[in-house]
Amino acid sequence: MATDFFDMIDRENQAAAKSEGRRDRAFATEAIHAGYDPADEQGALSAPVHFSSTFTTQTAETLGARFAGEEGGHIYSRISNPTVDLLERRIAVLEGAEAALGTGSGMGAISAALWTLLSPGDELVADKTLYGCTYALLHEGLAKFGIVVRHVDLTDLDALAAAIGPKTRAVYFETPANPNMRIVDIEAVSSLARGGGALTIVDNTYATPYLTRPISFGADLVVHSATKYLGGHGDVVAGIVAGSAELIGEIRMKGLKDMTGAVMNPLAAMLVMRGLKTLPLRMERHSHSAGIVARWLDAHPAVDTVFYPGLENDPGHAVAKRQMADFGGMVAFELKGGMGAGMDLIRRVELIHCAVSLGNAETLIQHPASMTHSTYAPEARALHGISEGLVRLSVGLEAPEDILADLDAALA
Ligand code: 3LM
Repeated sequence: MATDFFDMIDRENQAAAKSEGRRDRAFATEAIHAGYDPADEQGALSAPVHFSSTFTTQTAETLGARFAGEEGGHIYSRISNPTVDLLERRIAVLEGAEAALGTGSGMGAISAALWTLLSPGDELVADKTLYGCTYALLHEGLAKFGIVVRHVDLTDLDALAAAIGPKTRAVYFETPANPNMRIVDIEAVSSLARGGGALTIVDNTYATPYLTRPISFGADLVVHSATKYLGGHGDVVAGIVAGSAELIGEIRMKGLKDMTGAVMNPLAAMLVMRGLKTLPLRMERHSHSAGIVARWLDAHPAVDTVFYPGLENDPGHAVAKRQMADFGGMVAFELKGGMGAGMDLIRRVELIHCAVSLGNAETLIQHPASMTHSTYAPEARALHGISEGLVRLSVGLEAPEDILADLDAALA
């Protein structure tokens, strides 16, 4: 089946968005409307969900032409689906990308992208701190097949310049990073990567395109766990890759269709689109409340260190101010009593729930070393800047005074 065909669909989407002048509309408007005209679906205000695994044509010639890449149209939902396609076009507009691809999870997005782009002997330069399962994919997945993974502190641009060599195919990072909120300068890193002939891939899960648009700073690909803020309600597992039509076409036809099969379900696409409609409102509220919580924790006598880029003394503050519209809803901290005190806090909170995942209406608390980052060996966690006592808060949409009251009682 020709990759060209899907490049063509993605280019058509891009051309349509441009000709409609939609890139000029505000983000909040695009998050609700981009890519959809109710007139195309019998006036249905809410886009219908196309539950169909396969798509029929009048003649064998037509379907054959779709396989040959000579004609547009859906074939089979592991390749494309009208509901997922609408979400993909909407996200592409929000990320300022030519095209996007929906996947069954964030790990599906990262896997599909990396398995497509990397071959044995290639090198991947990754930041020091990564989400636990991404770290495991690199070390237990890619490395097993002869891809060399080098971790570099990407806040140290000299170290990055030294690490990029002729075999470096891509530079990969999260900003803010999960779980310790490290901020990486997207523009500086992308520019060094491009100079060395490498692609830049940014996991934008924590920031979302409402706060940061990595492509506008020179990144080539953006990946997301749409399970988090994009979905926003803790009811769906989904992922996204966004980038050039060429790269997305390749990832669709290799990484998604043949290598992982990590396809997005149309119902998941619908739930993510419902979440996107309120993304700007939610991110403003998450950021506002997280700022209040971070400052309160910073002043609390039981707290040793707070990691939040909105704090003026945070090492990532200046870069975050430049590349983020606000500082987001995630806060990490260490208590003076170390890991024991952190575990006590998690046991004592009542309004706040102990759970992994993030970006929901409910405030969540968890312990990275034993949960989201338990895929690292303890020595590796220390090397990668993830302390055993670190506690992570996903600040929700409740009234901030109730979140503070719960933390206050639990820390007392
Ligand atoms: C978590 N994170 O609690 P899914 N990239 C980032 C992420 O934070 C995540 C993914 C990718 C968490 C999930 S831990 C068992 C629960 C920055 C997920 C992967 O495949 O949609 O879960 O995304 O930190």
